[in-house]
Amino acid sequence: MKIAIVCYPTFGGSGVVATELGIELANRGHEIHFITYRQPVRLALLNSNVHYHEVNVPEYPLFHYQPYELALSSKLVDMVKLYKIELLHVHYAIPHAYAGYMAKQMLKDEGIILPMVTTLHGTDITLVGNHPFYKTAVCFSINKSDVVTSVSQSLKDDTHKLFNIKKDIHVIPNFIELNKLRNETSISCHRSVMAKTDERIITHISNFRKVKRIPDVIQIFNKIQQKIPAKLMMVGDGPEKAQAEQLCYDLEIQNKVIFFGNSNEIDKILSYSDLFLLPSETESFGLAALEAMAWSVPVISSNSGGLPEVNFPGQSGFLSNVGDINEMAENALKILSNNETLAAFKVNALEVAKQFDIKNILPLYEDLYKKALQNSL
Ligand code: GMT
Repeated sequence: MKIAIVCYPTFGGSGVVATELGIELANRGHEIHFITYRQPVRLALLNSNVHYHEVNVPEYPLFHYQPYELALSSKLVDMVKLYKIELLHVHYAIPHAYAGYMAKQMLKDEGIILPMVTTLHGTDITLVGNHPFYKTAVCFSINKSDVVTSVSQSLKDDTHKLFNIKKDIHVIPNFIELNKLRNETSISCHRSVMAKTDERIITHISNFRKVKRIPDVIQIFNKIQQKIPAKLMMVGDGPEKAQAEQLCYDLEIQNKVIFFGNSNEIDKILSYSDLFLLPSETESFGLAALEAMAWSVPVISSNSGGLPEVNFPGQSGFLSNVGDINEMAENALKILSNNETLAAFKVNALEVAKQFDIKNILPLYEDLYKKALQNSL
């Protein structure tokens, strides 16, 4: 199949999912065309099956806001015609489903039918898409998609609660590539640079937005390090980062917390981590938690949104109510205080992650693509 994928190219769950999906589809023989404003961060190599087409939005003094949707829909039409693309898969409804619908209509005028699959990721529904200024257009473009998927049952339920969606929403969970090379020697080498042998390594990865409850991450860590030797790895960048650094100073734990900023070395950091913290206000899925589990790292998270669909309490970690930092710290200590308990949670975290192996999930997308193509004939 020749498939166009539209996504955000930045560090963030939906872009990561879209990129990994495209790469794996290309490995299975499909021709993939990424169409976005920058080369996606996890898209390293282009080849005859993986193409990247950049959307440019020229500046013009009249424009207060640059019309990205216009440029994206034009680029889609041009690329579909040039490469004879058969199907469009847009990730994150805003504004991708809207631009995709416009492209579909323009192509239809020329007798070309382009089925569109829209994958809902989370904040496009629960935070941004739900805003009264966007809601009408978001609802319209979801309803105009040929196939709609969501990354968890919880997000599907939220979508039906918040919008008047007339389409069936297919739940396809996010996935993980489990066949990554694990080099034990390099893991212990990096670990020794980051922490002393008796220190537990605790990690948080996100885009440091309010929804991630960054102060909770630091407060939980503060409670843990009062009981056992530990270091905190804070990976990512975003609006809450400066305040988080200040909080570490205020709590006098700045020497125990390392801020990495955005990193392309997520796997390396997770490979030597003992515990992952994700106390988010809401999380449609929590891909970062799954990535941690795939590196045998147990997860302490909130129980909001789709997190209970990924983090199984007592096996891969524990769940707590949003904001219950005392319980989260206690659960973290339950896992970390004893070597045998930690070892058991590590084994179980990987076992849970295996259920989300890309090999199980990718055929679900392929089936929907086939159905979308058949229905468009
Ligand atoms: O919140 C983020 O980290 C970014 C956001 C995105 O779309 O880039 O993430 C959402 O999609 C991810 C991939 O499907 C999910 O794993 C995240 O849970 C979801 N974020 C929220 O719902 C807050």
